[in-house]
Amino acid sequence: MAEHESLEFGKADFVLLDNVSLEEFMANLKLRFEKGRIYTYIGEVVVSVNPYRAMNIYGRDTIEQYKGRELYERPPHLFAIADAAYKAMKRRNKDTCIVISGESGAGKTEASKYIMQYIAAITNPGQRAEVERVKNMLLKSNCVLEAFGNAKTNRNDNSSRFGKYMDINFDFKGDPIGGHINNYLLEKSRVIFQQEGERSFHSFYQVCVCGLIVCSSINDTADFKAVADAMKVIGFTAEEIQTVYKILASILHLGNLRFGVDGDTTLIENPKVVELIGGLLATKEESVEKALLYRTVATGRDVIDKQHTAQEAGYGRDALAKAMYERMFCWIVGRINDVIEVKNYDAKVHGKNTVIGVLDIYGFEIFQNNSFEQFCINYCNEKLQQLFIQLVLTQEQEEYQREGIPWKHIDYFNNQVIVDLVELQHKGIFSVLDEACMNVGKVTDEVFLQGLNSKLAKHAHYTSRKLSPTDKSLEFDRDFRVRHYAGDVVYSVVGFIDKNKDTLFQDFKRLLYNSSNPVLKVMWPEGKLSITEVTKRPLTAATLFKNSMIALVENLACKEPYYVRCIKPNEVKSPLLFEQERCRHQVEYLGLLENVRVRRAGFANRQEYPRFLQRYKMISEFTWPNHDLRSDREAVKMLLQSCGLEHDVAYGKTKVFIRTPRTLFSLEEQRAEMVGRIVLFLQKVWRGTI
Ligand code: AOV
Ligand code: MG
Repeated sequence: MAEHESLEFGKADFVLLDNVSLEEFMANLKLRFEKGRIYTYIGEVVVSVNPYRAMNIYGRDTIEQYKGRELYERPPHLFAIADAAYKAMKRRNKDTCIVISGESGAGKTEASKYIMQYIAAITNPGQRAEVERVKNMLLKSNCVLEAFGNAKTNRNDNSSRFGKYMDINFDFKGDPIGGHINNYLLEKSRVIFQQEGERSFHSFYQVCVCGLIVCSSINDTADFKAVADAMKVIGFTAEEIQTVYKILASILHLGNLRFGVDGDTTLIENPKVVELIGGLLATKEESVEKALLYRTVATGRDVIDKQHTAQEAGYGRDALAKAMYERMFCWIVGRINDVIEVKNYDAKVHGKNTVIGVLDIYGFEIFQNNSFEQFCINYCNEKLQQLFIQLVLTQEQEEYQREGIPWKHIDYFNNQVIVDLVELQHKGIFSVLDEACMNVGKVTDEVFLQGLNSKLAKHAHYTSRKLSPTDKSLEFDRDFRVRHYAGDVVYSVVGFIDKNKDTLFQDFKRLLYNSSNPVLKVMWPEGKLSITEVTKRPLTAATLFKNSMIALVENLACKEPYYVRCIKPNEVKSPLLFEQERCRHQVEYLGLLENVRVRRAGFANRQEYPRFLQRYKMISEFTWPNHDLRSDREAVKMLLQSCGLEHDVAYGKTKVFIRTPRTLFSLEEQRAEMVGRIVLFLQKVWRGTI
């Protein structure tokens, strides 16, 4: 018996459970985790439990075992899903995507890296130099992006603080010829503030390897070298790499700046720091000082320099530090994209190039203090859950109904109501926030909270201290709570307005644009605008994020999706502990049981009758070379009866539904055999031996 069929390790596919109940689901998940079997299927969905230890299942030999195999031929693995997505793309010319979801620390980023390694390993058998180059770039880019976009949080020592969607483009042979990375909202506030026990982005500790804030699981010195090497390989010039270090250093120095007052004058208490920053940014010390202490304002026709208060100056300094980091990050992504973009590919000559997209975002998270960033991150997770519901639970059931297949509806919690709560025009939280930001009078976080309370008082998924004064989880007046699909999160409104407006004084943009360092200068093109040319109302952070999420979901929805659902077994990063309650909670909110139910009652494959016949008509005398039955539907029935497969199918109005992949496999085998025979026959005819 193949290992994956042995009961000692539990059921390799939850669809095979004797009873689909939460108890049995959990017992199987736990048994498999304890036996070191971290992957289990629900049909074509992989459920993964973070092992929190090095597993010997990602090597070359394992890759070989999965290459070109069908899903059910081998034990469940990420490689099998990657292979399925790859095969679908290659055989059917389909764009596919692999969506990896799960809460913070569940193993998404690790999974995305293994998937990319697998795809790199199985492609380019011809060892073409250009393809090897592209593969190398795609793999190396991970290391760089993690250094600048990941950080230690209280949930995960290597937590992604940005969302990442990577397209890999393939030529007609199925070899990678390029790619493109989309990055989503970096949590830049981390540059100036971290909760207790957390760190800023890895890159800062890598440049000051003195290692003041060491983390036992992170080796900053070794990582520094790896990142520098990766940047070189990708093609960053020495000047570019130097500039990156200079920006990091100047951000660190900015953090040391102190402002004071002397009478009416705001001043910098430690001007030596300004000198250092000026040197690093290749700008005049006086210009740095001026940009920190004054802002240019246009009043009617006049343009004047207005002095900041010490508080405003502090705000400006922080905004500058955050913006410099974010710009640099986006610039790095852009440089990587320049290098990996598809070049010299003519679709007219080579055929359409197809895509596999890999999505690895920041997972759902709840911290001690949750702010605007957590709100955006958790909204992003709601959107992805909604996509999963749409594609896996809703559309599937709707199709059965449409096709007239007998079907008992399976109920599930639809989180659309929470997505609406956040993003609906005029009524959603983002709209209320944007409105509060546009107030001409007082623009404060409290005004925003009042807006929420008056618009959303009756919403089942929203409450606040004002609306539920006796609720103990709402400790402060500034708190509001959202009942997310994955749990309740209390957010503090403090900082929402500022973070949403995301103002950076034009003076800073001009300062950086005027730098004599050309690498820094290109990061700040809008610095060339004078104060009178600047658009007054740029889109807010919330609106930009919402638009990018809607575009992301649209992009994913037009591809054939493959899912990896990651589960975090415990809060203490232990390889041994399977915390029953935590896991049960995740299984529930991920909708995994409903997924099993739909899948079990459902069908693995469906094809329209004419298409089905076109592919398999040679395996039955009733349909080869053509049938004379009343309809294609009748013909498909005869075909399936004649090869004894009718017990595993259902006939819809326009499509035939095949329950298990084995049946499809059997059809494919019979087809291959018949095609072989036909070819042989034709060869004989050709040679005149018949
Ligand atoms: P995440 O991406 O889902 O969280 P990661 O992929 O960073 O989580 O995983 C967290 C940690 O768990 C890793 O640093 C590893 O130590 C361990 N881990 C995860 N998967 C594996 C595996 N397959 N084998 C061994 N160890 C693993 V976040 O980015 O915070 O949402 O935002
Ligand atoms: Mg991650």
